[in-house]
Amino acid sequence: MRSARDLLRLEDPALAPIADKVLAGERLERGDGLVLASTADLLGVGRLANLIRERLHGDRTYYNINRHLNPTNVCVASCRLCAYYVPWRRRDEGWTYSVEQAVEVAARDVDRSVSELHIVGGLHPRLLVDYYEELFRALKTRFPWVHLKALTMVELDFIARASRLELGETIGRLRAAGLDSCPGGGAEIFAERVREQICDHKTDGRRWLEVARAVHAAGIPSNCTMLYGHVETAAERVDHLLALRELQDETGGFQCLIPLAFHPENTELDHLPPTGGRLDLQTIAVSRLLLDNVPHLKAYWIMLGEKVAQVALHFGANDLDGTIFDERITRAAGGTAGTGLGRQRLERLIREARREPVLRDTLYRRIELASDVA
Ligand code: V47
Repeated sequence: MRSARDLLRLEDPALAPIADKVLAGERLERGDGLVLASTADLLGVGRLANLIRERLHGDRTYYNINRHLNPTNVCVASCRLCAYYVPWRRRDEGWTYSVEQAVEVAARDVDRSVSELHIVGGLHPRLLVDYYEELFRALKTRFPWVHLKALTMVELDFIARASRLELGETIGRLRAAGLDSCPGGGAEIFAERVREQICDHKTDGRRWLEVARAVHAAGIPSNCTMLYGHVETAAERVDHLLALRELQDETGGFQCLIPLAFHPENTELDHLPPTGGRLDLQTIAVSRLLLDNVPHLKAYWIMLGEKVAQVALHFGANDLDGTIFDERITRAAGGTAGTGLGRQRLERLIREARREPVLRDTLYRRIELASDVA
Protein backbone atom coordinates (compact mmCIF):
# COMPACT_ATOMS: atom_id res chain seq x y z
CA MET A 1 0.00 0.00 0.00
CA ARG A 2 1.27 3.49 -0.83
CA SER A 3 2.01 5.67 2.19
CA ALA A 4 0.35 8.99 2.92
CA ARG A 5 3.61 10.62 2.01
CA ASP A 6 3.61 9.07 -1.48
CA LEU A 7 -0.04 9.84 -2.09
CA LEU A 8 0.41 13.46 -1.18
CA ARG A 9 3.79 13.66 -2.93
CA LEU A 10 5.42 15.12 0.16
CA GLU A 11 9.05 16.09 -0.31
CA ASP A 12 9.88 16.92 3.31
CA PRO A 13 9.94 13.76 5.50
CA ALA A 14 9.03 15.94 8.51
CA LEU A 15 5.57 16.34 6.94
CA ALA A 16 4.86 12.59 6.96
CA PRO A 17 3.68 12.28 10.61
CA ILE A 18 1.58 15.43 10.12
CA ALA A 19 0.02 13.91 7.01
CA ASP A 20 -0.87 10.80 9.03
CA LYS A 21 -2.71 12.98 11.54
CA VAL A 22 -4.49 14.97 8.84
CA LEU A 23 -5.63 11.79 7.11
CA ALA A 24 -6.85 10.38 10.44
CA GLY A 25 -8.72 13.61 11.23
CA GLU A 26 -6.59 14.28 14.31
CA ARG A 27 -5.86 17.71 15.72
CA LEU A 28 -2.43 19.18 14.98
CA GLU A 29 -0.21 20.54 17.71
CA ARG A 30 2.07 23.55 18.07
CA GLY A 31 5.12 21.55 16.96
CA ASP A 32 3.27 20.48 13.80
CA GLY A 33 2.40 24.11 13.13
CA LEU A 34 6.05 25.13 13.42
CA VAL A 35 7.06 22.45 10.89
CA LEU A 36 4.29 23.45 8.48
CA ALA A 37 5.14 27.13 8.74
CA SER A 38 8.87 26.65 8.12
CA THR A 39 9.17 23.76 5.66
CA ALA A 40 10.41 24.44 2.13
CA ASP A 41 7.80 21.98 0.82
CA LEU A 42 5.14 24.56 0.01
CA LEU A 43 3.22 22.25 -2.30
CA GLY A 44 3.18 19.51 0.34
CA VAL A 45 1.64 21.89 2.89
CA GLY A 46 -0.77 23.07 0.22
CA ARG A 47 -1.93 19.53 -0.60
CA LEU A 48 -2.54 18.81 3.08
CA ALA A 49 -4.56 22.00 3.48
CA ASN A 50 -6.48 21.27 0.29
CA LEU A 51 -7.46 17.91 1.71
CA ILE A 52 -9.16 19.66 4.64
CA ARG A 53 -10.69 22.29 2.37
CA GLU A 54 -12.25 19.66 0.14
CA ARG A 55 -13.33 17.54 3.11
CA LEU A 56 -15.24 20.53 4.47
CA HIS A 57 -16.47 22.22 1.32
CA GLY A 58 -15.74 20.13 -1.78
CA ASP A 59 -15.30 22.59 -4.66
CA ARG A 60 -17.70 25.16 -3.19
CA THR A 61 -16.21 28.63 -3.07
CA TYR A 62 -18.22 31.35 -1.41
CA TYR A 63 -18.44 35.05 -2.19
CA ASN A 64 -20.91 37.78 -1.36
CA ILE A 65 -22.10 41.10 -2.67
CA ASN A 66 -20.99 43.69 -0.18
CA ARG A 67 -20.02 47.28 0.30
CA HIS A 68 -17.56 48.77 2.77
CA LEU A 69 -18.55 51.80 4.79
CA ASN A 70 -15.98 53.71 6.86
CA PRO A 71 -17.75 56.33 9.01
CA THR A 72 -14.46 57.97 10.00
CA ASN A 73 -10.72 57.70 9.41
CA VAL A 74 -9.86 59.76 12.49
CA CYS A 75 -8.21 57.50 15.05
CA VAL A 76 -6.47 57.98 18.38
CA ALA A 77 -4.53 54.72 18.15
CA SER A 78 -1.87 55.78 15.57
CA CYS A 79 -0.84 52.21 14.68
CA ARG A 80 2.44 51.99 12.78
CA LEU A 81 0.94 49.28 10.56
CA CYS A 82 -1.86 51.50 9.29
CA ALA A 83 -1.92 53.93 6.37
CA TYR A 84 -5.60 54.70 6.68
CA TYR A 85 -5.89 56.79 9.82
CA VAL A 86 -5.63 60.52 10.44
CA PRO A 87 -4.55 61.29 14.00
CA TRP A 88 -6.89 63.18 16.31
CA ARG A 89 -4.74 66.34 16.31
CA ARG A 90 -5.09 66.57 12.49
CA ARG A 91 -8.73 65.52 12.45
CA ASP A 92 -9.69 68.35 10.07
CA GLU A 93 -7.75 66.54 7.34
CA GLY A 94 -9.81 63.36 7.71
CA TRP A 95 -13.49 62.58 7.40
CA THR A 96 -16.15 61.90 10.01
CA TYR A 97 -19.61 61.35 8.59
CA SER A 98 -22.77 62.39 10.30
CA VAL A 99 -25.32 59.57 10.37
CA GLU A 100 -27.11 61.15 7.39
CA GLN A 101 -23.86 61.42 5.40
CA ALA A 102 -22.92 57.80 6.17
CA VAL A 103 -26.30 56.60 4.92
CA GLU A 104 -25.92 58.66 1.74
CA VAL A 105 -22.42 57.23 1.11
CA ALA A 106 -23.79 53.69 1.56
CA ALA A 107 -26.70 54.49 -0.74
CA ARG A 108 -24.29 55.15 -3.65
CA ASP A 109 -23.87 51.40 -4.15
CA VAL A 110 -26.48 49.61 -2.06
CA ASP A 111 -29.21 48.12 -4.19
CA ARG A 112 -31.31 44.99 -3.68
CA SER A 113 -28.40 42.74 -4.68
CA VAL A 114 -26.13 43.93 -1.84
CA SER A 115 -26.54 41.71 1.20
CA GLU A 116 -23.86 43.10 3.54
CA LEU A 117 -22.41 46.37 4.75
CA HIS A 118 -18.92 45.94 6.23
CA ILE A 119 -18.58 48.88 8.61
CA VAL A 120 -15.29 49.76 10.28
CA GLY A 121 -13.55 53.05 10.97
CA GLY A 122 -11.22 54.65 13.50
CA LEU A 123 -11.22 55.13 17.24
CA HIS A 124 -12.91 58.55 17.31
CA PRO A 125 -13.44 59.95 20.84
CA ARG A 126 -16.69 61.68 19.88
CA LEU A 127 -18.33 58.70 18.16
CA LEU A 128 -19.88 57.00 21.16
CA VAL A 129 -22.42 54.22 21.47
CA ASP A 130 -25.36 56.51 20.65
CA TYR A 131 -23.78 57.49 17.30
CA TYR A 132 -23.49 53.84 16.26
CA GLU A 133 -26.99 53.03 17.53
CA GLU A 134 -28.37 55.85 15.43
CA LEU A 135 -26.27 54.81 12.43
CA PHE A 136 -27.37 51.16 12.58
CA ARG A 137 -31.03 52.13 13.02
CA ALA A 138 -30.85 54.54 10.08
CA LEU A 139 -29.17 51.92 7.85
CA LYS A 140 -31.71 49.25 8.81
CA THR A 141 -34.58 51.65 8.08
CA ARG A 142 -33.19 52.56 4.66
CA PHE A 143 -31.88 49.09 3.69
CA PRO A 144 -33.81 46.56 5.79
CA TRP A 145 -32.52 43.59 3.76
CA VAL A 146 -28.85 44.35 4.46
CA HIS A 147 -26.80 42.52 7.11
CA LEU A 148 -24.68 44.88 9.21
CA LYS A 149 -21.25 43.36 9.86
CA ALA A 150 -19.79 46.14 11.92
CA LEU A 151 -17.13 47.13 14.46
CA THR A 152 -14.01 45.15 15.30
CA MET A 153 -13.22 43.97 18.82
CA VAL A 154 -10.88 46.97 19.10
CA GLU A 155 -13.67 49.40 18.19
CA LEU A 156 -16.15 47.74 20.55
CA ASP A 157 -13.62 47.92 23.39
CA PHE A 158 -12.97 51.60 22.65
CA ILE A 159 -16.65 52.58 22.23
CA ALA A 160 -17.54 50.93 25.56
CA ARG A 161 -14.73 52.71 27.39
CA ALA A 162 -15.31 56.08 25.71
CA SER A 163 -19.05 55.81 26.46
CA ARG A 164 -18.27 54.79 30.07
CA LEU A 165 -20.36 51.66 29.73
CA GLU A 166 -19.84 48.00 30.52
CA LEU A 167 -18.80 46.02 27.46
CA GLY A 168 -21.83 43.72 27.75
CA GLU A 169 -24.24 46.64 27.83
CA THR A 170 -22.54 48.26 24.84
CA ILE A 171 -22.80 45.07 22.81
CA GLY A 172 -26.45 44.58 23.84
CA ARG A 173 -27.41 48.12 22.82
CA LEU A 174 -25.66 47.85 19.46
CA ARG A 175 -27.27 44.50 18.76
CA ALA A 176 -30.71 45.95 19.57
CA ALA A 177 -29.97 48.79 17.13
CA GLY A 178 -29.18 46.39 14.27
CA LEU A 179 -25.66 44.99 14.65
CA ASP A 180 -25.81 41.50 13.08
CA SER A 181 -22.21 40.31 13.22
CA CYS A 182 -18.67 41.61 13.66
CA PRO A 183 -15.72 41.64 11.28
CA GLY A 184 -12.43 40.09 12.35
CA GLY A 185 -10.05 43.04 12.16
CA GLY A 186 -7.68 44.41 14.76
CA ALA A 187 -6.38 41.02 15.91
CA GLU A 188 -3.07 41.52 14.04
CA ILE A 189 -0.67 39.16 15.91
CA PHE A 190 -1.48 38.64 19.58
CA ALA A 191 2.15 38.48 20.79
CA GLU A 192 2.99 41.53 22.91
CA ARG A 193 6.47 41.77 21.38
CA VAL A 194 4.89 42.31 17.98
CA ARG A 195 2.09 44.62 19.11
CA GLU A 196 4.64 46.91 20.76
CA GLN A 197 6.17 47.43 17.33
CA ILE A 198 3.11 47.66 15.09
CA CYS A 199 0.13 48.81 17.16
CA ASP A 200 1.24 49.61 20.69
CA HIS A 201 -1.62 51.91 21.71
CA LYS A 202 -4.52 49.64 21.00
CA THR A 203 -6.44 46.82 22.65
CA ASP A 204 -3.97 44.05 23.49
CA GLY A 205 -4.28 40.44 22.41
CA ARG A 206 -5.73 39.20 25.68
CA ARG A 207 -8.45 41.87 25.60
CA TRP A 208 -9.21 41.24 21.89
CA LEU A 209 -10.01 37.64 22.80
CA GLU A 210 -12.03 38.71 25.84
CA VAL A 211 -14.18 41.05 23.72
CA ALA A 212 -14.70 38.29 21.14
CA ARG A 213 -15.80 35.99 23.96
CA ALA A 214 -18.36 38.60 25.08
CA VAL A 215 -19.62 39.12 21.53
CA HIS A 216 -20.13 35.38 21.07
CA ALA A 217 -21.80 35.12 24.48
CA ALA A 218 -24.32 37.70 23.25
CA GLY A 219 -25.13 35.38 20.34
CA ILE A 220 -23.37 37.52 17.73
CA PRO A 221 -21.14 35.66 15.27
CA SER A 222 -17.82 37.19 14.27
CA ASN A 223 -14.79 36.63 12.09
CA CYS A 224 -11.15 36.59 13.05
CA THR A 225 -8.01 37.75 11.30
CA MET A 226 -4.24 37.40 11.41
CA LEU A 227 -2.04 40.13 9.95
CA TYR A 228 1.19 38.58 8.67
CA GLY A 229 4.29 39.58 6.77
CA HIS A 230 5.69 42.36 9.00
CA VAL A 231 7.85 41.83 12.12
CA GLU A 232 6.30 38.60 13.38
CA THR A 233 7.99 35.19 13.47
CA ALA A 234 6.51 31.91 12.23
CA ALA A 235 6.13 30.80 15.86
CA GLU A 236 4.13 33.95 16.65
CA ARG A 237 1.79 33.19 13.75
CA VAL A 238 1.32 29.64 15.01
CA ASP A 239 0.61 30.86 18.56
CA HIS A 240 -1.89 33.41 17.22
CA LEU A 241 -3.80 30.68 15.38
CA LEU A 242 -3.75 28.42 18.44
CA ALA A 243 -5.16 31.21 20.64
CA LEU A 244 -8.04 31.62 18.18
CA ARG A 245 -8.56 27.85 18.12
CA GLU A 246 -8.73 27.73 21.91
CA LEU A 247 -11.40 30.44 22.07
CA GLN A 248 -13.33 28.80 19.25
CA ASP A 249 -13.38 25.52 21.20
CA GLU A 250 -15.07 27.46 23.98
CA THR A 251 -17.56 29.63 22.04
CA GLY A 252 -17.94 28.32 18.49
CA GLY A 253 -18.63 31.93 17.46
CA PHE A 254 -16.04 32.44 14.72
CA GLN A 255 -17.34 31.85 11.22
CA CYS A 256 -14.28 32.60 9.21
CA LEU A 257 -10.56 33.37 9.45
CA ILE A 258 -9.06 35.97 7.14
CA PRO A 259 -5.25 35.93 6.95
CA LEU A 260 -4.35 39.53 6.00
CA ALA A 261 -1.20 40.21 3.99
CA PHE A 262 0.59 43.27 5.36
CA HIS A 263 0.85 46.21 2.91
CA PRO A 264 3.69 48.50 4.04
CA GLU A 265 3.30 51.45 1.64
CA ASN A 266 2.46 54.79 3.32
CA THR A 267 2.79 53.24 6.79
CA GLU A 268 5.55 53.85 9.34
CA LEU A 269 6.76 50.34 8.46
CA ASP A 270 7.34 51.17 4.81
CA HIS A 271 10.94 49.92 5.04
CA LEU A 272 9.54 46.37 5.09
CA PRO A 273 9.00 44.53 1.82
CA PRO A 274 5.48 43.49 0.83
CA THR A 275 4.63 39.81 1.23
CA GLY A 276 5.47 37.36 -1.54
CA GLY A 277 3.20 34.69 -3.00
CA ARG A 278 4.99 31.93 -1.14
CA LEU A 279 4.35 33.44 2.32
CA ASP A 280 0.76 34.25 1.30
CA LEU A 281 0.01 30.68 0.23
CA GLN A 282 1.89 28.95 3.03
CA THR A 283 0.15 31.14 5.64
CA ILE A 284 -3.25 30.33 4.21
CA ALA A 285 -2.46 26.61 4.16
CA VAL A 286 -1.05 26.56 7.71
CA SER A 287 -4.09 28.50 8.92
CA ARG A 288 -6.45 25.94 7.36
CA LEU A 289 -4.54 23.07 8.94
CA LEU A 290 -4.26 24.48 12.46
CA LEU A 291 -7.61 26.21 12.78
CA ASP A 292 -9.60 23.01 12.45
CA ASN A 293 -12.69 24.33 14.23
CA VAL A 294 -13.39 27.48 12.19
CA PRO A 295 -15.46 26.47 9.18
CA HIS A 296 -14.40 29.04 6.57
CA LEU A 297 -11.14 30.53 5.39
CA LYS A 298 -11.11 33.65 3.28
CA ALA A 299 -8.61 34.50 0.55
CA TYR A 300 -9.15 38.26 0.70
CA TRP A 301 -8.55 39.18 -2.93
CA ILE A 302 -8.19 42.89 -2.16
CA MET A 303 -5.00 42.18 -0.19
CA LEU A 304 -3.73 39.11 -2.08
CA GLY A 305 -4.48 40.25 -5.60
CA GLU A 306 -6.85 38.31 -7.83
CA LYS A 307 -4.31 35.76 -9.06
CA VAL A 308 -2.86 34.69 -5.71
CA ALA A 309 -6.41 34.56 -4.33
CA GLN A 310 -7.35 32.13 -7.11
CA VAL A 311 -4.41 29.83 -6.32
CA ALA A 312 -5.24 30.08 -2.61
CA LEU A 313 -8.48 28.24 -3.41
CA HIS A 314 -6.23 25.16 -3.73
CA PHE A 315 -4.25 25.95 -0.56
CA GLY A 316 -7.07 25.82 1.97
CA ALA A 317 -9.25 28.85 1.21
CA ASN A 318 -12.94 28.42 0.38
CA ASP A 319 -14.13 32.04 0.26
CA LEU A 320 -13.09 35.16 -1.66
CA ASP A 321 -14.98 37.73 0.45
CA GLY A 322 -17.03 39.89 -1.84
CA THR A 323 -17.48 42.49 -4.51
CA ILE A 324 -16.20 45.05 -1.95
CA PHE A 325 -17.14 48.44 -3.26
CA ASP A 326 -15.19 51.33 -1.73
CA GLU A 327 -12.44 49.55 0.27
CA ARG A 328 -10.11 52.18 1.74
CA ILE A 329 -7.75 50.47 4.23
CA THR A 330 -5.68 48.45 1.76
CA ARG A 331 -5.89 51.16 -0.88
CA ALA A 332 -4.32 53.66 1.56
CA ALA A 333 -1.45 51.19 2.10
CA GLY A 334 -0.64 50.85 -1.61
CA GLY A 335 -3.01 47.97 -2.44
CA THR A 336 -3.38 47.75 -6.20
CA ALA A 337 -6.04 45.07 -6.47
CA GLY A 338 -8.51 47.83 -7.16
CA THR A 339 -11.79 48.21 -5.41
CA GLY A 340 -14.99 46.63 -6.43
CA LEU A 341 -15.28 43.56 -8.63
CA GLY A 342 -18.45 42.70 -10.47
CA ARG A 343 -20.26 39.55 -9.51
CA GLN A 344 -19.64 38.01 -12.95
CA ARG A 345 -15.91 38.67 -12.66
CA LEU A 346 -15.71 37.07 -9.21
CA GLU A 347 -17.56 34.03 -10.53
CA ARG A 348 -15.22 33.85 -13.50
CA LEU A 349 -12.18 33.94 -11.18
CA ILE A 350 -13.60 31.06 -9.16
CA ARG A 351 -14.53 28.99 -12.21
CA GLU A 352 -11.17 29.56 -13.85
CA ALA A 353 -9.61 28.17 -10.64
CA ARG A 354 -11.75 25.03 -11.24
CA ARG A 355 -14.01 25.66 -8.27
CA GLU A 356 -17.75 26.16 -7.97
CA PRO A 357 -18.96 29.68 -7.09
CA VAL A 358 -21.64 29.97 -4.41
CA LEU A 359 -23.23 33.35 -3.72
CA ARG A 360 -23.72 33.57 0.05
CA ASP A 361 -25.02 35.90 2.72
CA THR A 362 -22.81 36.89 5.65
CA LEU A 363 -23.85 33.75 7.56
CA TYR A 364 -22.81 31.49 4.68
CA ARG A 365 -26.33 30.66 3.53
CA ARG A 366 -26.66 30.21 -0.21
CA ILE A 367 -28.49 33.09 -1.93
CA GLU A 368 -30.39 32.92 -5.19
CA LEU A 369 -30.82 36.38 -6.63
CA ALA A 370 -34.18 37.24 -8.13
CA SER A 371 -33.75 37.75 -11.89
CA ASP A 372 -34.58 41.46 -11.65
CA VAL A 373 -31.62 42.16 -9.31
CA ALA A 374 -29.04 39.67 -10.66
O1 V47 B 1 -7.91 45.55 11.25
C1 V47 B 1 -4.55 47.65 8.54
C2 V47 B 1 -5.55 45.33 8.66
C3 V47 B 1 -7.76 45.09 8.90
C4 V47 B 1 -3.08 47.34 7.04
O2 V47 B 1 -14.17 40.11 8.92
C5 V47 B 1 -3.81 46.17 7.20
O3 V47 B 1 -14.96 39.59 6.96
C6 V47 B 1 -2.59 45.16 5.59
O4 V47 B 1 -10.20 43.10 9.13
N1 V47 B 1 -1.82 46.24 5.41
C7 V47 B 1 -9.07 45.46 8.27
N2 V47 B 1 -3.57 45.10 6.49
C8 V47 B 1 -9.52 44.40 7.28
C9 V47 B 1 -10.28 43.31 7.94
C10 V47 B 1 -11.21 42.48 7.14
C11 V47 B 1 -11.14 42.51 5.77
C12 V47 B 1 -12.04 41.74 5.05
C13 V47 B 1 -12.99 40.97 5.64
C14 V47 B 1 -13.07 40.96 7.02
C15 V47 B 1 -14.13 40.17 7.68
C16 V47 B 1 -12.17 41.71 7.79
O5 V47 B 1 -6.76 45.31 7.97
C17 V47 B 1 -7.29 45.86 10.08
C18 V47 B 1 -5.85 45.47 10.12
O6 V47 B 1 -5.71 44.22 10.71
N3 V47 B 1 -4.70 46.39 8.14
N4 V47 B 1 -3.57 48.25 7.87
C19 V47 B 1 -2.02 47.35 6.11
N5 V47 B 1 -1.24 48.42 5.96
